[in-house]
Amino acid sequence: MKKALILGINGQDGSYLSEYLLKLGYEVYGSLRRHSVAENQNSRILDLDDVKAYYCDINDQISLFDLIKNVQADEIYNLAAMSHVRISFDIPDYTLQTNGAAVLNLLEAAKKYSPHSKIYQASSSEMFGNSVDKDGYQRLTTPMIPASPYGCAKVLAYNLVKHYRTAYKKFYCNGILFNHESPRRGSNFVTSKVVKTAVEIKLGLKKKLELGNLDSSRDWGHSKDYVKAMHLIMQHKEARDWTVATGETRSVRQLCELTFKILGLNYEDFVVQNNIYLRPDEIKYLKGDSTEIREILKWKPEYNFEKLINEMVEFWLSKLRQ
Ligand code: G4F
Repeated sequence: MKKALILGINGQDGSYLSEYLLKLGYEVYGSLRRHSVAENQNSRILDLDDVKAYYCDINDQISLFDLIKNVQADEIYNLAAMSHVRISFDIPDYTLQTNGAAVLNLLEAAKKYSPHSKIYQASSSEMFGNSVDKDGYQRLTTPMIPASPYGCAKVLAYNLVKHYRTAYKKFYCNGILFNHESPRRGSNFVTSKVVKTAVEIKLGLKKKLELGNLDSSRDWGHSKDYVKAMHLIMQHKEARDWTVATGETRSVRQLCELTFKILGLNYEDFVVQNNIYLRPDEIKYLKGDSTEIREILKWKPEYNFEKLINEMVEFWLSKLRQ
């Protein structure tokens, strides 16, 4: 039985990845960060009795080194991060530490105490900033010019992983994932915020939806598809980096249009801009080229944008109707 260790197991991706690996017959271990609301600590993995979860913070060398040493995982997935880009402008130091420097702790811990472990690092399309290739896509060779503390930290971690792979001949990989969403997405990310609030408006619980930039565009996929890509990346014969994306892009405005339309409403009647949601710097456009992972690893997403948003609308309707 293969052992997987998922750092950040209670996140959206950590929970879907746990389910997927358990189904494949893995023994799944995970790290949980202490949360002041005890119920929120493991809320996304409550149904997964077989997961072995331990308190550990990637910033805390003692707990991290112990966990790496004790589990002796075949595959380590580092999904632990401060994942909100706008909030990274408010807490840049913490973000740099958690999303960047702490990855060094992980690489050192694995090198010293679990040398056979493969490592997957959750890298992000946020690392590209506003770089776009001439054909309108971002890919591995696109220059990384991050536009947020979050993006800067992820570039540091990305380079550390590459460096350890080369210097110490390790199976350490980066998956550069474009935005990926689901009903489990935190409600302060734009897809969840739009869908949840539109449903609240439909049910008469709210009157308007306040957003920041409506004109930025993102390449939005489904988390369930993206965790399968993470696993495939770890099974390939050689360690390398990959981009994972749908290859389609839509603006926040188009997201609003579709969501309200599904609910029989016109977004223009309810959406207003509030400058507090604008960012000091902003990525205008993301569209990923995932040709390599599709052709070499045969990865194929099951969800398109419409199916994703419909699933999220169904989820919030059934949750808020109760
Ligand atoms: O949903 P978002 O907050 O996601 P963002 O910033 O693109 O980051 C996500 O994707 C990254 C991959 O590229 C991940 F690395 C990261 O961890 C995270 O998962 O915002 C999407 C867009 C932005 O352009 C933002 O300015 O929506 C715009 N937006 C407009 N109004 C808003 C809002 N975003 C949020 N969160 N809240 C708003 O009210």
